[in-house]
Amino acid sequence: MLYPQQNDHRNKLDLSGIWDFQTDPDHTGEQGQWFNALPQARPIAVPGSWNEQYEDLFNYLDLAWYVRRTYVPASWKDQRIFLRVGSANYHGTVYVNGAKVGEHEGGHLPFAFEISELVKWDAANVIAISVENELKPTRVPAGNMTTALGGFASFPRTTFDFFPFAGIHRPVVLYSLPQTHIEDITVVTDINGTDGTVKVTARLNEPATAQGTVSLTGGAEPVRADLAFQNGEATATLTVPQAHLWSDKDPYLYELTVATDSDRYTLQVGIRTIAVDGGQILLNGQPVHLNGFGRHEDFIASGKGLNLPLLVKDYQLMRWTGANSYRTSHYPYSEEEMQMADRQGFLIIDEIPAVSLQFENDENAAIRLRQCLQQIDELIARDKNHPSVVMWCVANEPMPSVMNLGTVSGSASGDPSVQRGKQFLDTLLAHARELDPSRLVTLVTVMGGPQEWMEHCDVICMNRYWGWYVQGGELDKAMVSLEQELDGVWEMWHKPIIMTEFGADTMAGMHGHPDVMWTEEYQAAYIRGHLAVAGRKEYVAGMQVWNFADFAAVQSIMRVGGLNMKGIFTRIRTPKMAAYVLREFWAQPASASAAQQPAGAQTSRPAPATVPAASAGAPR
Ligand code: GCB
Repeated sequence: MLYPQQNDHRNKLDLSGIWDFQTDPDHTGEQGQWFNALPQARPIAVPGSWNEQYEDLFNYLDLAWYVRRTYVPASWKDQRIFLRVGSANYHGTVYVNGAKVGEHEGGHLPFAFEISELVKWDAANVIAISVENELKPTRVPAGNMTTALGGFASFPRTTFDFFPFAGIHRPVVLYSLPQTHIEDITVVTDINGTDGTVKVTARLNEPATAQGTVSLTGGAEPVRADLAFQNGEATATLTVPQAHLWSDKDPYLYELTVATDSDRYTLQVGIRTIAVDGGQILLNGQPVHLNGFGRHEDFIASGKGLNLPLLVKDYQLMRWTGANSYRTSHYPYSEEEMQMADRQGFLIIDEIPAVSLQFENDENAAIRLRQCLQQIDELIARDKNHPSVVMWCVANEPMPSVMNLGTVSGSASGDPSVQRGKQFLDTLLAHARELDPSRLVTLVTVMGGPQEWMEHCDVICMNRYWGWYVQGGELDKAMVSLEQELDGVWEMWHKPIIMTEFGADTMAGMHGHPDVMWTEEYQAAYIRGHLAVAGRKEYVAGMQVWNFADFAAVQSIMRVGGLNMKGIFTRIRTPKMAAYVLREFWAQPASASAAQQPAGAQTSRPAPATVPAASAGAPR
């Protein structure tokens, strides 16, 4: 699915701004024709979650309506008009001038409907979008059900550890396209000696026979090929001599334009390959480590709404730590995030919203499977051309009905959910691989979960909490357990391992000597210990700290003030002591990095972090 763009053939009108808003707890809005106007509207920002914009809406997850009016430019008259919603969590229904034009299930992914026939040219058009975010057991992700980890009460009752923010989270855009237009482009790059190859497949919206061109600029000479569309589809492979490759250290982007008589579309292209070899991940044939974070789209007031200044700041802070990667835990992030990753050289593990999948019975599993397959389709359609995306992740911490938390991974014998989960997850991995054989596929495993679920992953992604949920306060022992488990998993699979989560809740400003749990010193020692162990393991291809920043979670006895405080930065982005440990390992590798030291040089007891004076390069 192409991102809307403005050029000489295409138009777009961003409807971000203040919309009218009203909750509809009795579900009478449709009958009352609220799609024309809201009886008791109050203003709300789009994009943005509704939960933090008004105090009384904090825990409201039911149906609500958004309405706004807009003229459509007269110059669009001969074109086809579409309305696109970047993300509506969880279920969105779109109405234009009183007519229902379509609905979409699942947050975090865009959807668009053609509205050409409904547009009024001589009056304002009424756009209405109803959004509903109830927590239901058969949704992905699920809520209002018991899980094997459901031993403590939480409110709202999610199966996952982040606040279920609701609303229109990304821009609503009107756009127009020529009658015959380029509907899709797929770019796959390869390297052949010093040449780069760029294979381009373009598809029109109708099965036409047409002529077009594809050109690539940014190299010494532009490279160009003809596109002969048959049945609406054309393919060409461009060869780029002395290609300037895209990488995390040098994110070089070319500009690729597909043009026909009636249309044109331009996108940024990075020439790179991604593969695995034994315990290594290879970017352009060279070993690369994915150092960075699990993150969340989360901030005060905007909730999960696109927040562009925050986006820019977060990239700056990640770079400051020396990170070169992150995972879009636990759902696809905005398209603007992915564009920024291309530009700034971040290696992305791109994840669908399948967090805490359950396999309690065949019936519910089948409903969830349908949704997960749709999410994979939509995610790959959206993100397939980003050089930054190196891996598709089809699930975070799928769970059997019986967990072995506190032991190394394994499955409880006789639990039918293990086999059911295996089939389910194998299906997702195979589906992603089939849609995009040019990237790696993975899923992220939970501590104590079944080993066999990792079988078809290219990379083993492990979330582990030795020294926090297990052996908390006993870092010496925890580091031994971690090392033993890592070695065991390597022996079993002989595939690269990324620790996609490890972290310790830390109350910013709390200090202790000794370094007890929740202090900044404990988090710093915990992170140092993990990075030191990983530095001794050649098969560890990445370390992603949980979490980049403190984030809104559900209320429970586990989450102080409703926050998960495992952030390296606070929710307002001030660094905790552990941020300086990351810099020491990632941004200044010539210094005390354990990765530079011979095996065994680091004791298992991590040294306390030293915090440089605030003026010494602290982010502001
Ligand atoms: C996990 C989950 C993540 C949680 C984290 C925690 O394993 O994947 O969503 O936030 O643990 O902090 O408990």
